[in-house]
Amino acid sequence: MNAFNTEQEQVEPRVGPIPKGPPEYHPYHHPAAGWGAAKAVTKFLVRERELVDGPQAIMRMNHERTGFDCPGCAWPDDIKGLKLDICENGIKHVSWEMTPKRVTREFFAKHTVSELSEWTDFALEDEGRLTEPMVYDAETDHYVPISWKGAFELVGRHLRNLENPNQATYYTSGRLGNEATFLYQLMARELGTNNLPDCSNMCHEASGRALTASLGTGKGTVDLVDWEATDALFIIGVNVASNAPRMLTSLVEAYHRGAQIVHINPLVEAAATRAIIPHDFMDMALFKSTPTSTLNLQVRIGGDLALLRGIGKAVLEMSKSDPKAVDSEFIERHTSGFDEYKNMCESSSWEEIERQSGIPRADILKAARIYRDADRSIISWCLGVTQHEHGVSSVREIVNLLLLRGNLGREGAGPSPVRGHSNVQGNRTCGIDHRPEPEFLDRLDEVCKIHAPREHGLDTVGTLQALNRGDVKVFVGMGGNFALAVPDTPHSYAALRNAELTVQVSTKLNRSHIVHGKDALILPCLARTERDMQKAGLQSTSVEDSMSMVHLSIGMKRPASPHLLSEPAIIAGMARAALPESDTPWEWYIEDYDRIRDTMSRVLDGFEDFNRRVRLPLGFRIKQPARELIFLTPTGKAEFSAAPVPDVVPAPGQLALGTMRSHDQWNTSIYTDTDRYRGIKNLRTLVFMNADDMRERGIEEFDPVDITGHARDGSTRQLNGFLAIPYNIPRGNALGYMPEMNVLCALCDYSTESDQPIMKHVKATITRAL
Ligand SMILES: Nc1nc2c(c(=O)[nH]1)N[C@H]1C(S)=C(S)[C@@H](COP(=O)(O)OP(=O)(O)OC[C@H]3O[C@@H](n4cnc5c(=O)[nH]c(N)nc54)[C@H](O)[C@@H]3O)O[C@H]1N2
Ligand SMILES: Nc1nc2c(c(=O)[nH]1)N[C@H]1C(S)=C(S)[C@@H](COP(=O)(O)OP(=O)(O)OC[C@H]3O[C@@H](n4cnc5c(=O)[nH]c(N)nc54)[C@H](O)[C@@H]3O)O[C@H]1N2
Ligand SMILES: [Mo]
Repeated sequence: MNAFNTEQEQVEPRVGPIPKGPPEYHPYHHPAAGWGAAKAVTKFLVRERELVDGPQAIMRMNHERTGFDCPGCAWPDDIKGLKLDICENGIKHVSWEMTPKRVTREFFAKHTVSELSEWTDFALEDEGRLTEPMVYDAETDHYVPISWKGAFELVGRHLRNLENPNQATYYTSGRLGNEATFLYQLMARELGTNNLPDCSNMCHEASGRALTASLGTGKGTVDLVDWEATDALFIIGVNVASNAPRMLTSLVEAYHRGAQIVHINPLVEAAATRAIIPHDFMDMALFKSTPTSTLNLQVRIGGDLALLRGIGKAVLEMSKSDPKAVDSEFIERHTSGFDEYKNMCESSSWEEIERQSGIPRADILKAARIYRDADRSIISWCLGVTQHEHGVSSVREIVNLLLLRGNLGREGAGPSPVRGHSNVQGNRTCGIDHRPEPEFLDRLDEVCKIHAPREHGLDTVGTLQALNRGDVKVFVGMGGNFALAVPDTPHSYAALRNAELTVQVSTKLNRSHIVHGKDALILPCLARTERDMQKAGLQSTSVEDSMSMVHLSIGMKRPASPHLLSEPAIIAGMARAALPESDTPWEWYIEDYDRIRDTMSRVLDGFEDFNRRVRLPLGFRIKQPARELIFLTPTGKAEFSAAPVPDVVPAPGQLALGTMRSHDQWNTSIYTDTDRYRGIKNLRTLVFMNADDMRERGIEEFDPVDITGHARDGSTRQLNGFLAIPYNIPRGNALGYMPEMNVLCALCDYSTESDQPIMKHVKATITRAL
């Protein structure tokens, strides 16, 4: 049961906790948030022994000026200065980080790394916070203590000994604050490489590429003021109640205002029915929930482009008798490529659109009517749209639809991607980009007196390939859990083990410490909730949310250990060791982060007067040219695109299998094996299937099944013994949890449009286990 079978090695999927009881499945019929959430929080705080500090810290979360930014999702803070802008999952993320449990040198002395490799990922993280720098000792197979100085020297020695700087790669996970981000990319570029892979390469790379091509800016253009003013919201491919719970507040408010809400998702997720505002305890007490949907379209996996094309086609057809259906004046003045798009809509037949989207024409017309009747529309999306072969084309199709009715550059209208990690957007803004713009590099060179390389660097997939080939010898992970987050688990393990040195800057023990290079360092850092004292006093860092708001985050808790360093300090330590002659004042920057911000204000667009503006209540919003209808595209106009409708219908006998999160996890951090809104308890190794697809294969509820993934290059990947759950999902589709299912995602299956791993569409066969 539950064996990973690949040619490389046998790995058991040891991710979630050992189940406390038999698996349970009872479909959920309650609103999102509410008492279930309150109960779950209390249980979690008790388990993490955080009932004393927890509530006090939570009161300061997302507080303007005095608080720290929630280390959970990137949803913006309430603009009315809400005193309690929190949600169930935000509270879990904070308490996860504030746990009193500690991983000490005695722990490492007690357990060899081989022994730890048998532990579940849940158990590794559950040991608590890392407390001091450790280095791998191959002779004893233990991690042993090392001084910070010794650790930096080891990194410096490896980096200085490389034949060329492109033999090192510098990964970022999206929690890193802006100041550390800036220093990190500066270090990489001063060393001579643009090898800056990040979690965004697996997340919204497609959105960035699409928005840049269509609008000349890589980000969404709307903010919460727009969300409060819009007439129609289209929510595509995001599990709001679990992954962006504070959006529930906006959905409830929108519904009360009479706005239309259309959900496009193969699943009817909890937020697509009714919700209680996450922080509204009065509503909770009265069980007062609000509907949060006017229309649910259960699109086929990968069928979003077809569906959006259908809406566009319908609106264009309406415009023949209803000229106001399209905004011709806007199209004329501000866009280019309309005729090609229009021709494409005409030549995409209804038959093809229905077949590829899996949605009957009548329902597509309903969505089109809602879109036509709304004066202002926002389209919001997340991984259900991006993690596909044609993710870029699909996001561009979203923009096509917006342009058709001039839903851009005015209040209440525009594209609104839901970003993942709390500062993933800020990371890109502040220079984490393997394909940097030449203008940015020119300014960086001029201000920081370096010679940044111009050739593009490696992204996540490129890094894995290069590690496999032996072309990259040093891997530095600034946060995250690279080994477990990336596709093709056994391959990624082999890739990391191929490295001469792996360095993981982390808060908690995870798989990426256990799967390591020949030399390996664990460098423990301060977390966002903790006090960061430097020479000039208490320091703050800044973050940017999904809606381009930049604000300060100040930790106030006593650090988990006196031996922790801040992320900026760790970067500076590594940089000085690798670049002893560097003119960059690394140590001086760390004394006072205002100095880093001063330099950033001279390099980065939109960061003028950074130190003053970031201290304003709620911070400041980075200017969005596209919002002002200024398009930094080659034509100077917003560009329509005209991609053909892709074929996403599974081959006979196959299913399109997506990977996603349960309610109780943060990417690779697993809190419990419960997925409350989907009615699952004590189970993660499952696959949600359509009941007819199960029947056809002779599979019954809780039957163990074997899943084979069929990669583009003809190779296969295998997961055995997962339990089948009959679920309301379109025929031909199946879904299960990441990171368990990363085994099935082949490294060669990345999008040719975005280089993003195709994590939402594995071509799979599923059979009843013998
Ligand atoms: N609690 C919690 N919050 C999180 C995270 C977490 O792990 N836990 N992770 C954070 C990160 S890094 C990110 S990027 C975001 C991710 O947020 P989501 O994008 O919500 O992440 P997933 O769980 O992968 O869910 C994908 C959703 O897309 C749907 N879907 C799957 N395939 C398709 C498709 O082809 N079309 C459409 N329209 N929908 C599809 C699924 O049914 C599911 O509802 O959340 C962030 N917030
Ligand atoms: N199959 C499949 N795979 C996926 C996805 C999917 O939908 N399907 N989603 C992808 C997406 S969207 C993303 S964003 C990636 C996530 O990939 P990552 O960002 O690499 O992974 P996380 O699980 O978020 O990282 C968790 C670890 O971060 C460390 N950490 C937490 N807080 C801090 C901090 O403040 N500082 C530092 N230095 N470390 C910290 C802890 O040690 C913890 O173990 O996974 C991707 N992988
Ligand atoms: Mo993400």
